[in-house]
Amino acid sequence: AELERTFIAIKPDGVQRGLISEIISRFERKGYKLVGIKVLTPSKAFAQKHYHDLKERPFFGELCGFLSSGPVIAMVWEGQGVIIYGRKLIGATDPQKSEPGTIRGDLAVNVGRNIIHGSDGPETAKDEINLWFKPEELVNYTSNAEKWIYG
Ligand code: YYY
Ligand code: MG
Repeated sequence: AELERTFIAIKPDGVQRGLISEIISRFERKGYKLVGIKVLTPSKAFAQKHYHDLKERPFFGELCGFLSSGPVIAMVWEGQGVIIYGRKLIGATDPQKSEPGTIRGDLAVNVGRNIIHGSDGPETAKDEINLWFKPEELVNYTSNAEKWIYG
């Protein structure tokens, strides 16, 4: 139904800790639809592009070094309200402040190792999807569950 899409990435800490299926299942069980996924280790330059908005922040170097330190699961999820609600599923940036029940609240403790990235708005979602995926790497399909999810 709804074509809204967001970019979600499981960072190297989430991959190394064996949390891939746990994180994917939270988006999947909610009713969102996976339309693109790949595993890759981004270069430092690519990480700097992804986080370009934060280049003046003191943690920028460490953040980009960390994102490029190992395999990342890059995904595009689709569904009604998925950009904002995806951020709710993820929880606050600092896991010390994330509510229990959120991905970071349940599964992380430190802001520099908060296991997942999600786009923070429609513009960044579009930019990040375009940065990480070619159009032909994304699928369009109707899930049989959609009529039960959307009515
Ligand atoms: O979108 P989100 O990941 O929740 O937070 P951002 O403010 O965009 O920061 C990106 C990334 O930077 C965050 O997930 C962890 C890291 N970071 C940090 O290491 N220390 C901070 N004080 C703030 C952010
Ligand atoms: Mg952000």
